[in-house]
Amino acid sequence: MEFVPAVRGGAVKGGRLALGEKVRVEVGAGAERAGRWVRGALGAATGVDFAAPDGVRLSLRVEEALGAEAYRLDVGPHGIEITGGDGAGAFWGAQTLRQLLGPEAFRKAPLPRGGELWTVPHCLIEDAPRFHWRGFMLDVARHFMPKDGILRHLDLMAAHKLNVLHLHLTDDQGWRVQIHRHPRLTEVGAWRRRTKVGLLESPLWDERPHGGFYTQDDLREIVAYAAERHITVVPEIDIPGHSQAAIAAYPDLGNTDVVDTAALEVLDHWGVNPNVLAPTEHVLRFYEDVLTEVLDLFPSTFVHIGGDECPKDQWRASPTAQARIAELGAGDEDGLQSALIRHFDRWLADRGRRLIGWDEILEGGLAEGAAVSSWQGYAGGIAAARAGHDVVMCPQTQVYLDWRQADGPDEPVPIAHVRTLEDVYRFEPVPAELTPEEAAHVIGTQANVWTEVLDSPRTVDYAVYPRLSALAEVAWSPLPAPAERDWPGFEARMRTHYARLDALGVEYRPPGGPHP
Ligand code: TNX
Repeated sequence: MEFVPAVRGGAVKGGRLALGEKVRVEVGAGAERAGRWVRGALGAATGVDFAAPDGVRLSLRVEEALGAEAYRLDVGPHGIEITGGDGAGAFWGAQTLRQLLGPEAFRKAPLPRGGELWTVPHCLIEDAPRFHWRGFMLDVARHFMPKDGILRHLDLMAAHKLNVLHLHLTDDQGWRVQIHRHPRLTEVGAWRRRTKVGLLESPLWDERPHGGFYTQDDLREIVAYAAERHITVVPEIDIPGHSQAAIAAYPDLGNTDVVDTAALEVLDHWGVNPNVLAPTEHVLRFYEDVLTEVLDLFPSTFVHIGGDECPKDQWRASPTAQARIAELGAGDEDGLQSALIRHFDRWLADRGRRLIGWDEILEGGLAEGAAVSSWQGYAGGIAAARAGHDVVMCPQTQVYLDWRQADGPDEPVPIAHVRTLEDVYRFEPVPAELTPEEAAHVIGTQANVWTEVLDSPRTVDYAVYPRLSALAEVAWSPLPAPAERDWPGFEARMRTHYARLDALGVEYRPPGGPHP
């Protein structure tokens, strides 16, 4: 069976079920979204009428005993039965059905078939995910991705049974979410005058302005489109570092007693930036305003507040920040950052949400209930899990998809370190040194896609695929330890999967490199 991600168990039997032109879809309570997806996407791809009153029977239902996100797919002469442990399970079962129909079922309109019917092999598949956080983080701050691009990535995620889209919405180089209370965040903060091409060593500049943002209605649409696919959108508002776009819009958010923040612009180059938020009551109130609107847009339990790469030099030099450290009894600058994170942890908890942040939020003590995205290797995640915090494992050395996939002058993505498809396939999210109890705090994994050097949808596709297909398998399938993983088997299944990606119009990196 050529599934990607691999299914947990089951067998293909002899014989095939022919769908004919009409399929009678029966949708049970809880499976409505799977039903709409079958009628819409599968209907469009195949030309089969999935809203017919007669014809082959396709049943979509929910049976809670199967468990969260699990499903059973039964195809025989009687028809097709997809039973999910919940609505999501039924939806993932429908995604597996599409893989059984063949690569052409991944198109948006049917090709001429000369009268040949769509068929599905008789089979019984029982499947369930390893993790319930199977994520993809997209940095839309460094380079803006228009709304349609996000919707397309949600379709690609659904095809891979990925269920968390983490949107990195704010950074030094751009603010991408409309906030009615503070309109300059997008009026000013969404645009930069020019852009450094490549990383530090590059002498090149793109002198064209760059920018864009999502209106609140755009974000409501994105969230609803994701929810139809059982995908949660986790918004990230990065504080207190990576905030120069906000400071350019509202200079009083910065450390005005040490820098002339009125002179700051939306940043036009990359790296860790000294211009960070001031640790004042004014800034807390401002970001509460921002988060109030963010909570209204994003129903996700988890809200990401960044917390990464915040240089403390301005706080060390700032009398205001030093007075604040004394007032709060925070001890030092790290303690001040912790106090800030704790403030938002409580603020979110009071509203029924949970805070998640990059592993630097561990510095100086982590707020209770907070979860960690472990990006600086495994150490942060291990420490967090041992302290009883939930962890999403996304170490940069393994699953940063902006890192290049091969050496060589033909590789269009100029990030230093090579991480191949096989490296991602052999990534293990649960560190061996954790006890089973600690390991239970690893709630999942995600691939992170930073876009300093990925300046177009095409370059993002090239960086993301096929490596996200491997991450999807790591997150979904019960794989053995990295050294024992069947890499040749995955490569062989990928040959079928490339045909699916072709039909989906994904501009992935071909196995041999960019040129034939
Ligand atoms: C580190 S990961 C960052 C990002 C960069 C990325 C480039 C993280 C929390 N911070 O700001 O874009 O490296 O790979």
